[in-house]
Amino acid sequence: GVNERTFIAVKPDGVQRRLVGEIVRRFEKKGFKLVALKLVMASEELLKEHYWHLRNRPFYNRLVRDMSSGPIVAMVWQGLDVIKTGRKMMGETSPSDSMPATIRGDNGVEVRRNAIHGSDSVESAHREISLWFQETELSSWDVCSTNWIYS
Ligand code: YYY
Ligand code: MG
Repeated sequence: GVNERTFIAVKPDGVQRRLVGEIVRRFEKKGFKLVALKLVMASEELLKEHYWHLRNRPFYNRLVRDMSSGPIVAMVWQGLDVIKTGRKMMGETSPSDSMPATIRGDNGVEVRRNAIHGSDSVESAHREISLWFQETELSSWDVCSTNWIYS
């Protein structure tokens, strides 16, 4: 529904490559509502939990290291089908498999440097939002253009 929320993060490589504005712009332009945003150096503990479901993959330790190599911009976005649409906007896991006009398709070539994270299901969105944010960090506010985005 319209109240669906997803966790989106600009990864350290995306922050270093100055893609924060570009990524925020795409979600804003699409009509989604920004509910939370912060720049954070994530702890290894948090990152291990964030990617816990990948703990048996050969790239798990490297992934946690990549994610702790610099600040991350953590965000929550809200709107109709924002989880699925956010994933579409991102592209495939590997930038080289991603279509042009997607965030990953337009901004890189390597899987280790794919700029953005986005929740992949309602369950992971709930889990990730509560892992990265306190309830008090999430803002409820009325967007004045709502009636021009939703009928
Ligand atoms: O959800 P998504 O980010 O598209 O991919 P996942 O399969 O969940 O993997 C998480 C993360 O791991 C991916 O964004 C990059 C990294 N990764 C990697 O460093 N090397 C791989 N061979 C595969 C994934
Ligand atoms: Mg994933």
